[in-house]
Amino acid sequence: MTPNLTRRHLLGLGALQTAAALGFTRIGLASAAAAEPAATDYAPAVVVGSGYGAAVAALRLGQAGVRTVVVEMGRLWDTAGPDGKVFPSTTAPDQRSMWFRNRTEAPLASFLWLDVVNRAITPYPGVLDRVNYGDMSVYVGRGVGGGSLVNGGMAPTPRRSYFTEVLPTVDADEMYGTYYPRARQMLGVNEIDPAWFESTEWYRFARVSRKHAQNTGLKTVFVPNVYDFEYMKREAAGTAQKSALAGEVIYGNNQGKKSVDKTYLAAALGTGNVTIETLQRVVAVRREPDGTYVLTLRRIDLTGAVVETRELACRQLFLGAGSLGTTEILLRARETGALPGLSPAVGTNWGHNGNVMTARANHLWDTVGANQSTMPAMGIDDWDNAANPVFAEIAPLPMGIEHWVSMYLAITKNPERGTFSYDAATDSARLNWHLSQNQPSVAAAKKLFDRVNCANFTMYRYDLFGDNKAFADNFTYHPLGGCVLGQATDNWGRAKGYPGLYVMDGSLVPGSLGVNPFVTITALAERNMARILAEDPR
Ligand code: FAE
Repeated sequence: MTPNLTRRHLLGLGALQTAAALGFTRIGLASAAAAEPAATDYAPAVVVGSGYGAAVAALRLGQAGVRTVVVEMGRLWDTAGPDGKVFPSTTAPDQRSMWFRNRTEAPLASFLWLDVVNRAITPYPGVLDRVNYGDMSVYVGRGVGGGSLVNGGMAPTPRRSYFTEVLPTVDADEMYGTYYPRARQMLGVNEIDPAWFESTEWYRFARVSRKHAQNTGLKTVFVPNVYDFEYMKREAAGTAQKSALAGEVIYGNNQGKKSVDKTYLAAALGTGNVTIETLQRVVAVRREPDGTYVLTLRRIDLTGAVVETRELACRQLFLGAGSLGTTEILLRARETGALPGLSPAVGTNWGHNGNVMTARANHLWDTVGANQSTMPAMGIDDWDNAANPVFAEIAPLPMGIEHWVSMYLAITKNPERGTFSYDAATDSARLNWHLSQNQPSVAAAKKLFDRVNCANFTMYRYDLFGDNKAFADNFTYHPLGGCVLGQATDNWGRAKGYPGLYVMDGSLVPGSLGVNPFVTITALAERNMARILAEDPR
């Protein structure tokens, strides 16, 4: 199902394109007429960030007639570089790939122990960031659209029983009856055509992994995605420009993917009430005696130099800077005394959704194919195994050569949680997470894949994740928590003690969901916005 492209939505898309072409850092409907919206130092509502939670807030505020400014630290990704493309591919990364780095830091460290994956690049506000906190690194998207620009598009809905276990105070009937369907429709979630999946060379890698799962007695399921599978079929047929079939994913997709700049944010701009400001990072927030929130923003240019520091005031402040960004903003505000009454729960209950990656070496006759789609479409679903619940996405490894590798991103039920502390010296949040806290995830993934290897007479690959490791236990794609619903906020994301201050993103989810998280983050934001707009004074 694709989101309805209303006239307003198309106007919003037009504004994004014109703003990008003209290099504007402020985007609104005026951009569609080739004029940059005027700078403002006050808006009734401000949304920080432009990922899933933020995009929902922006659209629903705009539709309610509330003049809203969205502030995003990354850039707008809508203009082609010298190669004619907006984003680089995973196999030929350049400055656009990563957030101010001299060298890319891809999840895969090496191949056959060779340092062939990462490249030297020029520092630039690239689209993927890896935030390194000692024993745990977190991948996040940077730019208008946040994580939706760089992710694998997998759009599953969690098992209802597990959702209820994780968020017991949320009405599951409402979520599964109203807000999940609304989120899926708006995001453009669709399913792969099973007949095409069975026949195309591009998913041979997934079929081989399915065969090995079946040999082990494990169940596999198709996983929905926001990449347009009909478009992908045309890529395969040679009638459309290749994106998922050209190795594009973690550094952005030039075609096919419905990132939220194309869905929610375009619709938000189309209301005429929403403006997006880019390359501006929120570095502080305080509250005036009259209840107004005042943000300090630092604007950078494309070299990273700070070109302006300014203040932006609002009556209602919606934080959608992601689990890391929102938690840092609130933790800093509490610890520096700017918002001293924030809950002690801010900065707690963080988890990585039990992420661990692993890879297996196949027999020579089990070829996975030189051609692989970057969009996963299938997973091994062993979540109902109470002794060892694992949902393992069958991940592609598109290298353009036959490599006989089956790769997986396992989502496990890891009870460990991290906390953040404020480091005054660097004015930043530090994640307290020890490598040993990943042991439950590694043990669960190992238990599952030991069975798969045993049933298929195969073994692990040790050459991909550095340090001869079979399990990548030092990074995550799914940061969750830090400002958990019902703990740091009330049951609808209102920050405790501060009327008009709201949390909208993955920081609301206490560390685990059992599946990839963005559909849930979107649906929760839809639910919370419906309540806030109905009840709260503006
Ligand atoms: P998020 O999308 O992270 O957006 C936060 C935004 O806030 C970003 O644009 C930041 O640049 C911006 N920001 C942060 N701090 C500031 C500040 N101080 N001032 C201004 N702006 C700021 O938040 N999930 C799935 O469900 N399926 C997948 O297939 C999947 N694959 C993934 C693959 C990769 C490589 C990565 C990195 C993630 C993947 N995820 C996937 C995770 C998913 O993208 C993530 O859960 C959501 O993007 C989180 O949404 P939020 O709204 O919490």
